[in-house]
Amino acid sequence: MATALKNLSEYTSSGFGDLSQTRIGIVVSEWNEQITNALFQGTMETLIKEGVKTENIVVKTVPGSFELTLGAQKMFKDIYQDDEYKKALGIIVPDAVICLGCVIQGETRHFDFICNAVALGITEVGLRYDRPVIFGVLTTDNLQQAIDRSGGKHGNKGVEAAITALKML
Ligand code: DLZ
Repeated sequence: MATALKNLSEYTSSGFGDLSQTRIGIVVSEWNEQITNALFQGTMETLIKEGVKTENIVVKTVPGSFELTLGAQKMFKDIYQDDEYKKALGIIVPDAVICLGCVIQGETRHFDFICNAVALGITEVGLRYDRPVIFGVLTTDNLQQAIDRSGGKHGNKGVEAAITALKML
């Protein structure tokens, strides 16, 4: 369904159970920062509202959406280390990673390359580690559409991404 017909923040909160031990990674793109900051805010507020603890949320930034995939993969890099090692070094390996970005259609084909690479890369990382990696990336024709979907009249894709992660877990 086109997002113009849907508010991205509408969801039924719903007994996700005890999320106090749930670990979430968030990778945020710095490109179109005004938008990605708003997505991040929506994601954080939703996770915390649903019971995820702040200390169990790991956040990393990357320069642009193209780099989201590698950022997500890095978050899983210690997945096979033993628990003692992770505890000693304070390493948190997330149960799910949420990727937040905003790609706005320009005059070059960059848009297509970035969107395709991110969609494919996110899918691959999730399958490789068998953990949810969420596509919280706005892909819009213009800035106004991005504003409308990052806390504006169509809600906030960051909220949708948070709920999707919790549902997948
Ligand atoms: C280069 C570029 C362009 C033109 N547009 C966007 C965009 O709309 N959204 C975004 O997140 N990133 C953009 N980038 C940066 C690329 O994602 C990437 O960081 C650079 O191509 C370097 O690899």
